Parts: sequence; structure tokens; C-alpha cells
Amino acid sequence: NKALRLEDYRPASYLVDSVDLRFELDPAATLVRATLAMRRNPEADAKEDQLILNGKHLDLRSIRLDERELDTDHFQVDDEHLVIEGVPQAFTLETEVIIHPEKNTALEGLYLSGGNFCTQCEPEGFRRITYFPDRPDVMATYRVTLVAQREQFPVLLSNGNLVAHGDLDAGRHFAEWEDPFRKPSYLFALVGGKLSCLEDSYTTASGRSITLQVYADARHLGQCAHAMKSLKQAMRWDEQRFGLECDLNQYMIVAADDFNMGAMENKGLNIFNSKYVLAASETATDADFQNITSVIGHEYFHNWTGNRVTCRDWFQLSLKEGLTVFRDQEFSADMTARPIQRISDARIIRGPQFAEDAGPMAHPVRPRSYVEINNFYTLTVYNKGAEVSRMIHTLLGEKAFRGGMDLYFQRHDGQAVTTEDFVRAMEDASGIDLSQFRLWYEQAGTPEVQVERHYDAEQKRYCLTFTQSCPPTPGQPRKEPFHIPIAVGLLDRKGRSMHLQLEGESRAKETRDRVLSLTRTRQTFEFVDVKQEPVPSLLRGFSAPVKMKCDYADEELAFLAGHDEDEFNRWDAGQQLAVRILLRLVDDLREGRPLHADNRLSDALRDTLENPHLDRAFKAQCLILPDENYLADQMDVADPSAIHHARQWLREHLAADLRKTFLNTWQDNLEADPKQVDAATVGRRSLKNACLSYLSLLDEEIFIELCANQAQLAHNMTDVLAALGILTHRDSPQREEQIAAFYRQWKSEPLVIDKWLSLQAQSSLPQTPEIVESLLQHEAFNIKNPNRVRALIGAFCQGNPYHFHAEDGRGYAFLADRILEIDSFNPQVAARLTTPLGRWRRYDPKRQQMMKAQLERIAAREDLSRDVGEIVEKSLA
Ligand code: B3K
Ligand code: ZN
Repeated sequence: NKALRLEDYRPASYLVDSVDLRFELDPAATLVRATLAMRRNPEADAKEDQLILNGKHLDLRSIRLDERELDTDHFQVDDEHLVIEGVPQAFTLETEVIIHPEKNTALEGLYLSGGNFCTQCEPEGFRRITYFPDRPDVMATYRVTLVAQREQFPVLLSNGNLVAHGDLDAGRHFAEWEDPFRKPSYLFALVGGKLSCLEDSYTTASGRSITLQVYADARHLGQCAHAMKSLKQAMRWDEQRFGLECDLNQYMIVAADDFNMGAMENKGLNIFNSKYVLAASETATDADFQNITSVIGHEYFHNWTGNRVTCRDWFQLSLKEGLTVFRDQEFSADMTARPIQRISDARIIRGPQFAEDAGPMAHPVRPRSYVEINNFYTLTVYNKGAEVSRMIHTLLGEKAFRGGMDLYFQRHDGQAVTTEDFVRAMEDASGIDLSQFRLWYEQAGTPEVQVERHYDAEQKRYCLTFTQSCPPTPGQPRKEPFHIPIAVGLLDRKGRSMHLQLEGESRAKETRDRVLSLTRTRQTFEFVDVKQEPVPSLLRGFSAPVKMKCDYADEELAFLAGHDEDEFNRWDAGQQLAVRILLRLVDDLREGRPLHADNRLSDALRDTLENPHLDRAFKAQCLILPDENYLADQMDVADPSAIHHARQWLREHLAADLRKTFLNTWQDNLEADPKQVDAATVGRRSLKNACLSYLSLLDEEIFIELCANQAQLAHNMTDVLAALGILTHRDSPQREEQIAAFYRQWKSEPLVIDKWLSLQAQSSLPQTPEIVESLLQHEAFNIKNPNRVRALIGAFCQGNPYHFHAEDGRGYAFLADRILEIDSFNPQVAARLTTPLGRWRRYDPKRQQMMKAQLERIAAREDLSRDVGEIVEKSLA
């Protein structure tokens, strides 16, 4: 398994101008005829006349070059390529292949989901459909003819516009689609099957009318309204914020039950995991509704950042993904509440992304090499990539950033480009030098910033000295200093932000919130005219994806938690305080010392809950203690069991301490209309349920009864699941009753059953490992479906560290067994499950040895996929 390297990029030798595809769709054997108009690439260096096309698992039937059938001594085929010698400067190539959608369990290329045909081509799935130069810098126009049995496959869709359709012999019909936009092969899509459609229309800023369609199976059509609404909001938002209009006549979204990822931005024909389309307040949680808005937005925004301007090669993946995540985060922030969105973005970065940066798969936002590109659709490329776009936005400001975007489209519309092209457009439009900033694309790892503070009472001067460093990552032992934007404020004793004036500046500017550019390894910023010693509020709004270390006293954190006007930092100060307290409790537990309460956190939370100026969703966020995985990342040697017990103990302590406040807050927010999912109602629900989860920890049966009632009677999935999420940890008859009743009620709704599986997989009860094993055999479970796998196996191994890291090593063996099983039919899903084992170095010697043994067992398997192979190999290196 050879690594591909960025420096080996060469332009394609041959280009494709147009593609004509004809599919005779049949689940067992589909005939694909491709006619490619090709010519030599004037930019290719070698002047050879050998044509190399990608193709995987294709049964080749015939090849015609300029209408002449080629016989076998003019070409060679193996399982990855078709090589034709002696091709002319320009020619037409026609191939016929047979493929087997029914047998396609990898869910890449053309496959069946719920009896319907669908495709997933990014990044390299098109080569499983036909022979083609399957790389993003080869862009062509497509004309597609789909032929199928009308009865079984009444709906036939592909990219672009429908140009013809009609009946054929023997019960067959056809549809012909034409996409006028040149596109890379990874954006090709087709869908065929029995689907119903919710239709609407949208009028663009310039007055064009676009037909919008959301396709799903008939019984789920009633759950498509939120997706449609989100799509229209996204279209309006992109016009207003970026001046970008939809360029199509028809925009289609199809919900598929079997899907490896979240969704796919195929030109004009997005295919979605049904999880990110279908929602009703009875079946989907508030979080589901928000995820749908963000994923619908994300795929729509790709139409410009990804499709109109695409990637030159897959090393540039963050060019479209990082930027598009930044765009979807901004969209979600505008649709809900900005600080809440930022808290959720930061949780992902500081939790699993920082862990990725610290682990064996650490890689830069623009990787330098990969073995299997599917392994690089990561939190680093997506979410850290989004932070990199956001930092450019912070450094340039909204207006110059918009200028940079405009210039980027002006220069590169219709092209396949690099992250360098993006940064250059930003520089050229703003006049701001981003040369050092580029290191964010090139260097892996999470920078750490140490802060020292010094106040000179006599001179009224205040100094902040920052020292940055970045730990080594695979292949990068030493790092250059990053350009880090640090947003700061200084709080006076009353908690008001002070005026900020740096040494050498004039007083004129009225700023209480500003961005410092840290560019050197060690750098001091001196503020003048500082009347009293302030408490600094650092990295406001999480202005850079770094670990900021400041020697705050606990009192200072409590003070920031109660006063910072930057809501993100206000939340964060409470979290930092909680982390400290929790880590002390972990130490006490490990040393066998009695556990002591610390009232500073209770006091801070009480103040927050009783503060009438803070909104409910924000308060609910403050009540969520840092999770067990995050706490493990803060320890030199992670101790999952002590972490679990310490966190549980602190939650019980807070419940007792704040009983009255929780009860009042819970009562005040009971009136949350179960049918509504607007931000205010969602905030109410999240707050009352957060309070209930604390109240249920008190030794009072009434709250358990309340949960059981809520689980049984609520008509809103958020409420039902909040109650079950409490009950699942209690060994009580109510638990068994409610879990069984939930199954009876929802067994025909797979997306709801996923919640049922996760609930049980995340339970802290001692019998959980057995329950998870037995659920593998349950009629509701299907290991071939990626959503079911994530809901049960993923939730247990990543969302239940306490049981996954059980001392007997059983969790590790369980995961390795599943990885091996799944790898034989779906390598992408198997590879993603491997992450927790790759973290073995973070645990004690006994766990290390057991985790490593499982990785070695996987590595020893013959026929391991390239996907899993790359991860286990790097994990063991
Ligand atoms: N671009 C797709 C991801 C495809 C992943 C293939 N392994 C979804 C997205 O980021 O919008
Ligand atoms: Zn994307």
C-alpha cells in the first residue's frame, strides 16, 4: 500500500470535454456505455501517447476508439486501470461495462438502498461505474440516459436538466439528463427507484425561478418540510452574505437510508443520508432539526465552494470542505444563536479534533501524503479547516474577506484549484500578508499558548506575554511559530471591559475588544493607561484552534464565568473551572482520599441560572459538564473509570447543592410547545431537561416517576429522549418498561430505532456490554447499514468510554471483531470505527498492551482493506 504524495502531482495527460453515459439499470447487472470526447492536455509534460483510465470491479465488454472496435492487443486491463497505447491527439472513446449494484456493499459507486439505485462518487467512486480519468482536475459536461423498468423504478434522476423521457419496449422507460456545467467525475450522480417528491420553488435575487424537490419514500414525505425550509433559507442566506445565487433550474435532494457519510453535493442532485433530511417533532430531536439545517446548508453552499470552483487534487480537500464548513457554521449561527453555535463548533475542535492532532493520524489541513483518501475526510480537514477560514475572516474583517471571496470566484470560476489559490485571493483583495499564516495549512498539531501577566500599578501598565509551541506530529518533529489571532478583553473589578490601548498607539480608538496577532515564539503586548489590575479574557469567541494556558486562580475563572461579556468565554470559564475541579476529584479518587465539594462551581452555576439576562439555551450549555473523553484528554495517563466516577459524583453534588434552583428553573420552563422547534422553544426544552437530569440524581423517587411519565407521554422526541437518556442509567423497572415501549412504538422507523440503540449502548449500567452484544442479534440491527453501525457500535466504543475501556479488555476485543467483520464488506465504515483503538498510547500500560494487541490482530488479517490497513499501520508505528 503505497502512499501518494502532494509533490508528485502532475496534470492529467488527457482531458475529457464531454461525456455521454447510458445506463441500462438492473440490480444484478447494469450495462454502462460511456462515450468520452477526449484530447491531449496541452499542459501535460510528457508527450507520450498512452492513455491510462481508472476502473475498479468493472466487467469490460467492449472498447471502441473513434468508432473502431479495439482488440485485446491494443489495451491492457487490471483491477484498477485500463491502459490504451497509441491514442491520437483527439479522439472518441466508447466503452461498455457491466457492473453489479446489488452486490455493492461498500456503498461507493452505483448501489442499491432500500431497493432504489443511488450513487456515491466522491472521491473515487466513479471508477466503479465506468473507465475514466477519475480525478477532480478533469472536468467535462455530462449527458446521461437512464433506462429501467418503469414499474419498479418510476423515478429516474441525474444531474442538470431533464431533456427527454418516455416509454420503451418490455415495460421499460427512459430519462435523459443534461448538465450544462463542466464538472469533475466525483460530482456525478444518478438515482432510480420508487420515490415521492415534495416540490416547491425559489425565486433568486435576480428573479429566476428554481424548482426545488426533496425525494423520499412515500411514507416519509411528511417529514421533508424542514429540509425544504432549510434549503430556502440557505439559498437566501448565500445571496445576502456572499452575493452567490443558485445557478440551476432545478435543485434536487434525495434521502437514502444506506449512506456512508452525511450527504453529498452532486451537482443539482444532492444525495443525503436520510438522517439529515427527515424530521418531525415526534420523531426527531431539536439537535436533529439543527443538524439538518446545517447539512442542507453545507451541501447547498458547496454549489459554489466545491462545484463551481473545485479541487485540483485530493490534497486540496480542505479548499472546499474547510471553507464550506465555515460557511455552514455562519449560516447556522444566523439561523439560531451565534454563541451557542460557537460553543458547539469549539466542542468539536477541542474534543475530537485536538485528539486527532495528538494521535497517530495527525495531519495538516492540507495533507502531504495519504494511502487511502477516504481516511482524510477528517475533523482536521473539515473542522480545523473551517477554523483556518475563520481566522482569515478574523484577520481581514468581514468586508475584506468578502472581497477575497469575490476575487476568488472571479479568478477561478470553472477551475480546479489549490488552497494556495484561495489564500492568494484573500491576500490580493485585502493587501494583508498571509505568508506566515499559510503554516496553518502545512503544519499538523495543536499549538499551545502559555500566558504570563504582569501589572505595574505605578506605571498603570499591563503586559501579556504569550509563548507558543506545537508538539511534534508524525513526520513533523519541529514546527515554526504560527500566526495566531488572539481576541482579548480586560475586565475591571466590576466585570466591565476596559478600554484597550497598546503602547505606542494614540488614545483615539475606542476599543474594548481587539485581536492581537501573535506571530513570534514569545511576544509581549503592553497595554497602557490601565487603571487597575484586570482579569484578562483571552481567545474570545475561540479566535484560534489552540490550547490557551493561563494560571488563573479559581476565583478568577468564577469571576469570568459570571461577568465576561463575551458569551463564549463566559461559558468557557465555567468549563475550565469544572475541568479543574473534576481533575482534582479524579486524583482524590485514585489516591483513595475522601471527595470534597467545591462551592465555587455551584455558586457560578446558580448565578448563571438566576441571571435574567442570559438566554435559556446558553444556560443549558453551562450546565453540561465537560464530557468523559475530553477529561481523558486533559490527563497525562487517562483513567476512564476514575473520570466516570468523579464526574458522576460532581453531578450528584451539584444536584444536591442546587436542588431549589434546578427545581424552579425546571418548573418555569415546562411550557415548551412540543410542536415548535424555533430557537426560543428549543432553548426552553434544553434548559428544563438539563435541570431534570440533575434532579433525577437526587434520591427522590418522584423525579424518576417524572422521567417515566415524560418518556411515555411526551409528544416531542427531544423530551422523550431526554427522559430515556436519564432512565437508561438507572437499574429500575421503569427503565425496562420505557425502553420496551419505545421499541414497540417506533420499530418501523429506522432513524428512531438508531436512538434506541444508542441509548442502550451509552448506559453506564454494569450489564451494558452484554446488552450491546445481544443487540447485534436484534431484528432491528443490520450491520450492513452504516447508521445502525454508528448508532450501536460507534455509540458504545466512542460514546461510552467507561465501558469501552473496561479493565478486562472486552470492549477492545468487541471492537476489533466488528472492524474485521465490517471491513470485509464496507472498508470506509470499518476504518472510521478504528479511531478509539488508535489512542492506545494515552492509557496505562495494561490497557495499552490490550489495545495494541487488538490492533495487531487486525493488522495480521489478510485481505485487509487499504482503508483499515493505513489506520492500523499508522496507529502501531
Ligand atoms: N463531500 C462529501 C463527502 C464525501 C466523502 C466520501 N468519503 C460530503 C460533504 O462534505 O459535503
Ligand atoms: Zn462538504
